Amino acid sequence: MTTHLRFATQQSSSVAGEYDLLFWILTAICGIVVLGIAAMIAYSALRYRRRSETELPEQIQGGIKLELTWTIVPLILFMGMFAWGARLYFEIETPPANAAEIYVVGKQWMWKLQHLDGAREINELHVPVGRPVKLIMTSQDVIHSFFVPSFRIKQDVLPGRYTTIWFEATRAGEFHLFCAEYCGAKHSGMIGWIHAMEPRNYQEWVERGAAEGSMSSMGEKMFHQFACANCHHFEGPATCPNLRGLYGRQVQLKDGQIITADETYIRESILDPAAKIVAGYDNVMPNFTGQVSEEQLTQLIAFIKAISPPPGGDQPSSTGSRQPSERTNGIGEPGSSSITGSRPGVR
Ligand code: HEC
Ligand SMILES: [Cu+2]
Repeated sequence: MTTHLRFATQQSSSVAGEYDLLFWILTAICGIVVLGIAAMIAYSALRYRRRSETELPEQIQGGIKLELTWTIVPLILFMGMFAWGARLYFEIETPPANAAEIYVVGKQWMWKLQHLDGAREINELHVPVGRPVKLIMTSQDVIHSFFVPSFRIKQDVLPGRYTTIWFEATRAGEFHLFCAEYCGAKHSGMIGWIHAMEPRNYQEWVERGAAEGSMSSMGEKMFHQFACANCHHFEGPATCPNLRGLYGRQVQLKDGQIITADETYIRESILDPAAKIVAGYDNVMPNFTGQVSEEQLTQLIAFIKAISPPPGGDQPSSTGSRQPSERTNGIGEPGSSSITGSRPGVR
C-alpha cells in the first residue's frame, strides 16, 4: 500500500474511478458552498451590524442580478451533479449482456455462491480479472446487503425476490466482502473475500475442480425430481405452459396484465403459482413452498434460463470467449469443469 493518506480502499473495479471522482467533486462543491455561505454570514454580521442604540438599520432592496446569479449558478451545478450521478447509477445498475452469472444466497450468517458451471463457494468468490460478473442474489431469511468496498458496489439482498449487481475487477487481488445490513447476532461475522484472479490462474482454479454438474443440469434433475416435467413437457400442445423460451419473455396473465418473466417471476410461479395465472391455463400447479430450497430454486431458474434463447437472441460476445466462464449453459452439458468441496473454502 502506498504511504499517502487514503480515505477509501484502492479502486479495483471498472466503475470505482468514476465513482470516487464523482464523490470527491460532490464533496468539494458542497464544501465550497458551505464555506461561501459561512463567509457571507460572517461578513454580513460585521458589515451590517448595528453600531449604536439610535442607528436605524440600513435598508437594501432589489438586486435582481445577484438573485439570478445565486439561483442559476447552483441550479446548473446541481443539475449537472444529478445528471452525472444518474448516469453512473444506471451504469452500476445495468449489467453488460456478456456478464458471467453467479447466484448468491445470503443467510444468517454466511454467503453461499454458486457459479453456472456448478462450482459452489461459501464466503469466497473466485472471479477472473477483466470480465464483467453479474450477481443474482436472494436471501433465505432476513435482509442482508452485499458490499465490496474496493469495487464500490453495495446492494441489498432481500428474501422473496432477486436483486442484481455487477462488477468487473480491474486487478488481481483479494477484496473484502461484507454484509452491510444488520442481520442479527453474528452480522459482523458475515464477511468473506472476493478473489480476483488473472484469467490464466482462474482457468487453473476452475480446472482443479471435480465434476458435479452445472447449475442448469442440477436444475434439470430437480425438474424431474419435483415432477415438474410431468406437466411441463416440451413437445406439442399441453395443458401446461411450455417453459422453453420463457425467460425474458412477456407473459400474458389471466387478469389481462402483461409481465416480463424474470427470475423473481419464475421463483413466484414455483412457490406461489396461484399469485399469477398464465392466460389460457388453470390454477392446477401445486404449491412448492417449503419443498424447494432457495438453492434448488436458483438451479431450477438456471435450468429454465438455459432452455431459453439468450436475451437479444445472439451469442455472448466473442471478446470473452477465451475466458473460462464463457461457457454455454445448455442442457445435458457434461459439467466437466465443475468444482466440488475438495478444496478448502469451496463446497
Ligand atoms: C400439476 C401440473 C404442474 C406441475 C407439477 C408443475 N406445474 Fe408449473 N404450471 C402448471 C400450470 C397449469 C401453469 C399455468 C398456470 C399458472 O400460472 O399457475 C404453470 C405455470 C408455471 C410457470 C409459469 C409459466 C409461464 O408461462 O409464465 C412456471 C415457471 C412453472 N409453472 C414452473 C414449474 C416448476 C419449476 C415446477 C416443478 C417444481 C412446476 N411448474 C410444476 C402446471 C404444473
Ligand atoms: Cu447479513
